[in-house]
Amino acid sequence: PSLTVGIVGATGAVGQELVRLMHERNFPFTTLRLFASARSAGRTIEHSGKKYVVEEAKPGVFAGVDLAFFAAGGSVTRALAGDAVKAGCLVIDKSSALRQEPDIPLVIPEINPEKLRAHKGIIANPNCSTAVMLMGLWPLHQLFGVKRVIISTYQSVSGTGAEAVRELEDQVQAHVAKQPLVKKVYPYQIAFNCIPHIDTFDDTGYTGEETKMAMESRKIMGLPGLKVSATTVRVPVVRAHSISVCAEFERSVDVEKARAAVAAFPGAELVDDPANKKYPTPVDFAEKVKCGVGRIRKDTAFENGLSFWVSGDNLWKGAALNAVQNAELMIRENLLKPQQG
Ligand code: 2RA
Repeated sequence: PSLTVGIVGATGAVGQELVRLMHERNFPFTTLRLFASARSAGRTIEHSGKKYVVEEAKPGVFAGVDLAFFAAGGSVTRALAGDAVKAGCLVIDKSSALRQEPDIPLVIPEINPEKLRAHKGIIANPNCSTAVMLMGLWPLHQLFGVKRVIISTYQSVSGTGAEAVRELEDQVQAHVAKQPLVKKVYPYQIAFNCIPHIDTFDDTGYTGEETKMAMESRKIMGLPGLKVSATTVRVPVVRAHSISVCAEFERSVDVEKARAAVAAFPGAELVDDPANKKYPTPVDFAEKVKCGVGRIRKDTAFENGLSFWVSGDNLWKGAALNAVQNAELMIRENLLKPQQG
């Protein structure tokens, strides 16, 4: 059967990874249409010997599109997703605009794939730091029952976008050349520094990124009472986010069972042999399908606690790959159209 797929935001960091993953994973599309802002319309994008001319994303373009990945930010989703759904197109959205809507499934296919069955034309995908963290936390929750987590993130600059990657590289070069550093994207120097500020602060003192990690973990894991406290930090890493997690569980924990559960979980690769300097790092887990989990140990501050470390590609499992995996599953299970009744 023929399948016309659209990518909205095709020229951005996540959009480019979507184009790449669809070709590399042999995604079963017959036609691929790339959409972006009027500014990028007319540009040509080449992949696997094929050329695509970027079209302007605007109302009316979704006629005949079966499935569209939205990777252009919340305002574009709010402006165009409804139009796409009316045209009979399934929207797989990467923005944060609709994640907390009660009737919109927020799905990581290794965790809550059953939610893909009851959709009304839109599937939301989680924030990058949430998705990467849950590749370690979910298998441990299944064994021991999580009730409280304290998180610190180490987030790469590609999570901000291509202009932030350039800012880091330019600042590194300027620092080495003893030239003044130019700051445009971040409020502080990011080269050789850490910035404990991702998204905007609210009056609780937490940032939007920190609140997203709490709310999205609760929704995806189906644990509305889960207690979460996150501190999200931008670090001078180009690609792949890392997260330090201290988690408290209902039942007594066992490190060897925890390692075995992580090793058996499809979204994770266990890298946990500290005596031989084996643990995941973001450089090793950039452009990897699985997220690396290691440093699993009994937590000394909680009664039934485990501490661990996860590194995973924010542009892949944290964004484009999770969206593509959701779409692949929906195609296999014939779920593209909303189910009746
Ligand atoms: C970040 N969470 O890394 C964002 C990307 N969506 O800033």
